[in-house]
Amino acid sequence: MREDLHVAVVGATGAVGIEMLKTLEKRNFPVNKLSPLASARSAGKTLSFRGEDVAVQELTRDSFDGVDIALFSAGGGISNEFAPTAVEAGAVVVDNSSAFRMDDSVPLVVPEINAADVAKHNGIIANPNCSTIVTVMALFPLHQAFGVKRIFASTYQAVSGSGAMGIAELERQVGEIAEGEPVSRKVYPHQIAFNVLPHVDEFLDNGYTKEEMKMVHESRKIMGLPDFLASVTCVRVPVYRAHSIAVSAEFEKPVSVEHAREVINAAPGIDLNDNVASNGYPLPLELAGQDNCQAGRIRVDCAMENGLSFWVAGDQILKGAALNTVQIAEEVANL
Ligand code: 25A
Ligand code: L14
Repeated sequence: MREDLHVAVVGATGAVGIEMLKTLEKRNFPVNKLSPLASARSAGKTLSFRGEDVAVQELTRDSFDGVDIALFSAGGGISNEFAPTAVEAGAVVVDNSSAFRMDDSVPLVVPEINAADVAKHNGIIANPNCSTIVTVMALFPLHQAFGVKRIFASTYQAVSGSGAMGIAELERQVGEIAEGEPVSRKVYPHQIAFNVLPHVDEFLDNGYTKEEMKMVHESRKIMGLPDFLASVTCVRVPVYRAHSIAVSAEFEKPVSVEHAREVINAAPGIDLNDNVASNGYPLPLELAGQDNCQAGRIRVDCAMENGLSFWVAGDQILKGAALNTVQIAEEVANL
């Protein structure tokens, strides 16, 4: 691995950015110099890295001089505006926004699945959508065993998927309700506390949301399966952290629960938690803060041929964003 890298984190003060710093530290990424970047709002704040205070700087066109690797998580608008500047300055960008994911010249990578695609980059590598990452962590090993054709799925997405502002919204509404005050809304179109919203990201002309269609297009690209089909309903739930997905998948080959469990057990980055006799199944509350995803409730689907239904969950800020991004950066450092 290359040593002594100058790493910039764009959106360092956000829900994902803060975990990027922690993950770089925890995995001993060879950071020689760290530049945490955010909006003018946060310039001058300090963040802790390896026990030292590092000052947040305002993101500008000149932020990338001498930067080797730039991790972006400040939204698609910022990525569109600044990722090309970072590449021109000589940095390799690993981008957590949706800005470049479906660009043919940009690899879209989950290292456990398609790490080799990193080598094809032209300056930018995209980190997939978080619900998609958690889903394919279970689906890809099952695909290798049985050959996936299509899935029907519903997501249960935590408020931290909307960043720090989403966490604040749930916290504030719970407080308002406890105090008997009127409920205020800033992030979501309806109250999220004690509710579920069948609405994540914008609606499209086909009636699905952008988030739902990311699962189709991004899964195809990551798994290298252009004919893969997915009909997904994305739902926001009043959970702080970790996304869960209920998946029914149809395969080419005959399936068995025993074989599916063996496959999940052997797959990297995902653990089997499937013991219904003792109420054992993946829970977002237990997965918050964990690197690995979990799959459980594996059963032969009773409504289709060669079908498996299962439940998969994972911390969408870690495996869905910060951890996966740092894993991609590790692949870049090893090129
Ligand atoms: O467009 P996308 O790809 O869909 O992504 C949108 C957002 O979703 C989050 C992340 O928000 C992202 O920006 N996100 C994406 N993937 C995620 C995942 N898998 C995910 N969240 C969870 N799981 P975030 O809040 O985590 O981080 C935002 C970061 O971007 C910085 N930023 C914003 N505008 C910027 C900018 N940096 C540079 N230039 C700009 N113009 C932002 O820094 C943060 O680091 P900041 O300094 O602006 O924000 C610090 C704090 O301020 C609060 N805040 C944010 N927006 C506002 C605000 N306060 C008041 N008004 C606002 N408009 C936040 O609470 C933040 O903590
Ligand atoms: O596409 O709101 O990376 O749970 C990640 C968080 C989309 C929305 C992305 C959420 C975003 C998602």
